[in-house]
Amino acid sequence: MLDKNQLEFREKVRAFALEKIEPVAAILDEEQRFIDEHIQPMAEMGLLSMIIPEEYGGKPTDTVCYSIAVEELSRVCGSTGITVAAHNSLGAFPILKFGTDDQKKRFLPRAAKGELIAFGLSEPDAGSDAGGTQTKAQLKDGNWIINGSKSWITSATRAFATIAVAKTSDDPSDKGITSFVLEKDCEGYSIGKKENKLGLRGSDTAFLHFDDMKVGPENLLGEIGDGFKQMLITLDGGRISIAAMALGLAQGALDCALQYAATRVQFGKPIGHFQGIGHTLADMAAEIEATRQLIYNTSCMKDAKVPFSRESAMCKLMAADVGVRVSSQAITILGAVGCLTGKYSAERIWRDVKLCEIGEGTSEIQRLVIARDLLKSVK
Ligand code: COS
Repeated sequence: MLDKNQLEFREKVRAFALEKIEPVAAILDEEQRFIDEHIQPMAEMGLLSMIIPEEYGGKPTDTVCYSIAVEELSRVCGSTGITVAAHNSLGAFPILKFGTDDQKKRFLPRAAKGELIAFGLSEPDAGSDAGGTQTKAQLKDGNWIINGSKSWITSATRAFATIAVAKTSDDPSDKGITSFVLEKDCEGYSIGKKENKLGLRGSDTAFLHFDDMKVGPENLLGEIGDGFKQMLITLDGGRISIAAMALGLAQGALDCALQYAATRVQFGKPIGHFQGIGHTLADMAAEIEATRQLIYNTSCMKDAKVPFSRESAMCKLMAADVGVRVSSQAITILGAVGCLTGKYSAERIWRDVKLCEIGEGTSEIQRLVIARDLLKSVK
């Protein structure tokens, strides 16, 4: 059950999402337009610094509130939800967790003010096998020379810096991987073509290329060789936020289907009062609520600093699965009008939520993480 602060926080984010984001959500999708105009207001509300301590200009919240924020934003606009989730969980978090004091002072206040940070793990040939990174960083005269490309980068063209991993040795194991904070204004850093996507079309996704990019030791994040584990630790938290995003999208699909089922009259009564539709709505609501409880509980586990890798993988697996199923059911309830682009949100949500089965680890990878952890516990 949510406490008073969490309930108030939810009201605040919900009101903002309904007033500012919902009216433009369909336009962002149709025009593939990024929500530039709402970045500053979200930064002022603290939505871009939910994991950043006050000393660096942040407005930290507990992880339940963070999940609520991503859920409420995604309920009206998945593109906004993923932008906020990636910035907090994947951009700011690794600096806070693994960075030096100097790096925290350099980067976190900017992130809190609304300058976005991206995360570069995936490459064309290193997707699920994240340890297969081919980007290289070579030490030369005290500086690192970085060469390689990163794919599917959220907020790629907007971010002022990217947390990226590169191979720093010929060690074929993941021990040869190291993390860096790479800044956009550094020579050799370039942004590829913006992707034209099925869903989340308002989010800013592109390749990044590093071509003989020279960075000093002050841009190395943590210890040499720790990069892969740092990324897996980062993804543990990130997966809760992608689950929260899928949850919000699923709730948005239910909102849409419920409103329609309560008002669309056929055979003399609203279609929601026919048992076939009513039972579907009930299943949708029950699955959403079960997912919400799993996500909030895992958020509490993270704050309690107990291991939560298995549970965060479960959150993401469940939420993506529920999101895809529920959004499809919503379109079925709407019938032909549900298939029109831009008329009802269920269609956009159905396209947006598909990514939740893929990004930050596919559903198959979540099952692998869960299964390995289950088997580890057998004596
Ligand atoms: N936290 C901390 N350490 C972890 C960890 C976690 N959650 N999971 C694994 N590790 C450690 C392991 O203990 C192991 O350490 P040792 O070498 O010291 O024993 C090391 O990290 C390597 O782990 P593992 O052997 O499990 O690595 P694998 O290459 O077999 O697979 C998976 C790891 C598949 C789980 C990982 O590559 C993964 O999550 N892939 C998906 C990547 C992804 O989500 N990409 C999308 C990015 S878009 S933002």
